[in-house]
Amino acid sequence: MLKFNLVVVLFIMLTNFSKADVYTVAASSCISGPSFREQTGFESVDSQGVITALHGVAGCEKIIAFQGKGDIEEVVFSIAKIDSENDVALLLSENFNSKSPFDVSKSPVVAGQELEVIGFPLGIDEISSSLKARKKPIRILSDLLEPSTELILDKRRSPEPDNPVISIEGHLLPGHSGAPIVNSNNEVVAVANGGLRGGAIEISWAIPINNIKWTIPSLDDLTRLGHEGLNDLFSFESFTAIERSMVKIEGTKHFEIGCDGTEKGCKSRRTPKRIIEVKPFFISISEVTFSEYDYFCDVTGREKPDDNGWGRGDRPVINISWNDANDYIAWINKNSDYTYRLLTEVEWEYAAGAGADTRFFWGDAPDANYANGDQNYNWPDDGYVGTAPVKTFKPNKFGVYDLIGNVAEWVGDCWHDNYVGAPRNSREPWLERRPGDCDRHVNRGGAFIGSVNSLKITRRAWKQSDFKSNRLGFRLARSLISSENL
Ligand SMILES: [Ca+2]
Ligand SMILES: [Ca+2]
Repeated sequence: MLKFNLVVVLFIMLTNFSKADVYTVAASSCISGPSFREQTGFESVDSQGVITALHGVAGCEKIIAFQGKGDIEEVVFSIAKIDSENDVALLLSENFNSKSPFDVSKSPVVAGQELEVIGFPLGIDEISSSLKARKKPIRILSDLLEPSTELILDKRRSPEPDNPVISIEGHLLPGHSGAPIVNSNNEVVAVANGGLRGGAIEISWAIPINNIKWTIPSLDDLTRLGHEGLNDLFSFESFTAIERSMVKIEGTKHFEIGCDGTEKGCKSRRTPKRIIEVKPFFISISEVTFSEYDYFCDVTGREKPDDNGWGRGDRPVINISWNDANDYIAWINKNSDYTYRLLTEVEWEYAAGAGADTRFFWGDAPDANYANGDQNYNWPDDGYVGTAPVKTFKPNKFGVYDLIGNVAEWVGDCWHDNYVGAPRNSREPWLERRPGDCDRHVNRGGAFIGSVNSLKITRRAWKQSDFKSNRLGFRLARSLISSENL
């Protein structure tokens, strides 16, 4: 058992900050979640110390806070007060010299009010971004959320579900936890607390500063809160949203892939035919969206891919290479309890057919209800010249959308000219072995610009691993973990 230490250390880097003072709060040796986390803190006129989000600091042995770049002044702090219902903490020290605290607003937040969050999104120096109060600015937290997301709140420290919060339009990012949310007079109205992003869900909330009621915690309180806290700040919810969009594919003992040269229409790149066992796996029901990928870019400071003028949000991300797709997956895996990957070629083809042995999962004839293809290549007019928002078209029997068309999808396998020597394990992407070419990778399913032929379940295609185009995206897979009957 890790020895819990109430005394935390706060280093302050002194700078000339133009507004009131905000601090990056970096907590280490935490009992639960990552051993190191970063968030934001600030001082208000009457706080005499640094206010921050409790969920990031309870259960951590040491807290370092700093301000911009400059000389470090070390101050020893302790978590002096908490409001566990509102998920906030106050760090105090007799050696802390108040410099430039924020004024606290006396007026309630109103609908549509322009707000600003001043804080440190994880790994990014930029500290200020614009927000707006939603139409109903004060909401009970659980009213903001879908029933399924309430489960998430049970697993982490957040305000109590029936606590009032300020409902915000705009993104609170990892690292914004504990940041001041200010009005146009630069007065604090709230403390940034949480957000849910991923798929269609995008909600941010903050604690009204005038609602906070401080109490002095016992050591037991802090230890308990430390154990209940989970993962890093509120990036956690995004990764949970990803997991909620996965569906289990049961697999089969007998999956026929490829063809014999004597069969009509059999291309050499699909030979020879083989029978393979497809082991169970999880697949994301939709292509990875701009909303999901942009979040990765926001947090990591990566340049966002172009959307071709078609729009972002729930459209599939495009203009990303096979290498980019794998960077995205590596980042998720660093932050999630699960391990995601690209599908293998076998898994992709099995999922795309969903048991059908026809050209498409619904039959042999092109059908605009099921896929976004190209009307200039004898695909019926489906209403979309470019990409369509994911899940616009009907899913297959496995409940998976857009495997055929919309964007073609990178899979994990290197390119091989045919199936000679392909692995027997459906979960194993086919890499260098046999005359394979890992400068090129397989993509499947065809795109909005696809001919009828390129949209077939069995069609194999390749591109260079660093190739980017407006017709190529990806989706996620993950293998089962032991509790899921591996
Ligand atoms: Ca189309
Ligand atoms: Ca697709």
